[in-house]
Amino acid sequence: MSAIRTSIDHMTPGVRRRAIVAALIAGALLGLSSGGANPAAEPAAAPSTADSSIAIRNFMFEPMSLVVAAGTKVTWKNFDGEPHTIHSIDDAFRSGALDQNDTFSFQFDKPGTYRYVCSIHPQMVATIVVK
Ligand SMILES: [Cu+2]
Repeated sequence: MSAIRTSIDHMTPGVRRRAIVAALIAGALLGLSSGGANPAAEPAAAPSTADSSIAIRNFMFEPMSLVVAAGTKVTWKNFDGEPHTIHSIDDAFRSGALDQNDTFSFQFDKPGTYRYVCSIHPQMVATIVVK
């Protein structure tokens, strides 16, 4: 993004506006093709007390948005041939690199909203809400 911004700064105003619009459209398309980077678009399920699992498949967390009760253990499993990590943005939890079929578990004892990414592919964004 910083490279785009730098090149925009050197453009004339008309070209610059078109470049900004193009960048916005590209960003919107990117969001769509990654399965929608908007967790609010997914219906929130009722909190579950059973242990939950999240699949990592095709460079996405499935589901991208999960609601669980406090005390729930969540297990991620990587089905991709590429390594992925689970890295909470506030550092509440952090896995090492998971190879294919590797798993990582974390027990969510504290209510809150936990956003996390794959640190290798930061476009892989997901959220767990603990009630
Ligand atoms: Cu990844």
